[in-house]
Amino acid sequence: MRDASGNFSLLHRTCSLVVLLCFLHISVTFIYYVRNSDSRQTFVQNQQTPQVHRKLTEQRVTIEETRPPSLSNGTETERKLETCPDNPPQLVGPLRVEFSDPVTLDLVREQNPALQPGGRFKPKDCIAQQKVAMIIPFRNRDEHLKFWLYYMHPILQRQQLDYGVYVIIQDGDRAFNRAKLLNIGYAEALKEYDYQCFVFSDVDLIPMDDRNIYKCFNQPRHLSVSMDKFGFRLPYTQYFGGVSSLSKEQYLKINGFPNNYWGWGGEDDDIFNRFDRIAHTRQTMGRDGINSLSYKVVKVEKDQLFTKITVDVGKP
Ligand code: BGN
Repeated sequence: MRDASGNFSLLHRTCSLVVLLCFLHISVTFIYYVRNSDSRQTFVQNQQTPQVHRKLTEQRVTIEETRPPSLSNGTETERKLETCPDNPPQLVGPLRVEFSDPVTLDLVREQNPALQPGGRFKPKDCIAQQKVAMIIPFRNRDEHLKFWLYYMHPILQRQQLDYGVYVIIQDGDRAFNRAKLLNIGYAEALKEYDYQCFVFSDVDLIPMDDRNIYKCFNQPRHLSVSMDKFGFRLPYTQYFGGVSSLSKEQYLKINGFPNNYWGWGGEDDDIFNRFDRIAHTRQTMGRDGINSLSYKVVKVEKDQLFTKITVDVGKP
């Protein structure tokens, strides 16, 4: 009898322990599920249309830690408004960025009624902290451009920037000259408006988080430090390609960008080295840059979504 009751109490304790463990397991799973479903909701909420998009071609994305701004501006008529806050209230954080379903320019136009011709925008409830020109070097990448406009316009508006989008198209089929197109974008944008800040962006890069604000800081900033194509890390420490922002002063201080990198690669490394005292570029940057820029404007076209400037950059 004693053995039987001893066995029973052991069984009882074992069962209680199993029940307790099950309960613990269910609780942990439940808490984990609730947390996860919260973050899923954030993504859904950030989708810009009900359409589901998935990756089709190469997907390059950017993320960056953010930092409060400091530049300010304003005209007489704007004076009654307050300067926009450091942390724009409409930012939503992580974004779902996908490229599978095609996007049309008409759809993007429809979704961005507040844009002025040339892809220009100013927040209406506050004075933007900075006037920013978005410069995109371009040739034959219409699909990428549609996605860029589709994702970037809503983001830039939520970031409360006073901005314009400049797509600088290299005419002809000679070797592409990315850095020269960036210089041209700088020069052409300034002919239109008193921009204080320049964001130089490849057409195929979209930030995955709108807290990565496309504006200028007290140092030149590399905005695409974490791309999916590079496994969300820098391919090398000095990497400065993709998307970067420079204030007008910073840009002039380094004499803009080199004009003589034809074809793929190297120009971004040259730009990086302009910040570096021991760099080889220091020997050439004084005579090769915005001060030696020469080109011909072939055509300027204004779309609601962007200013398209076709240029003859010459030959290698
Ligand atoms: C580097 C390129 C960069 C490019 C990165 C990432 C050169 C210079 C060689 C002397 N640099 O190799 O321009 O952004 O790869 O793809 O080609």
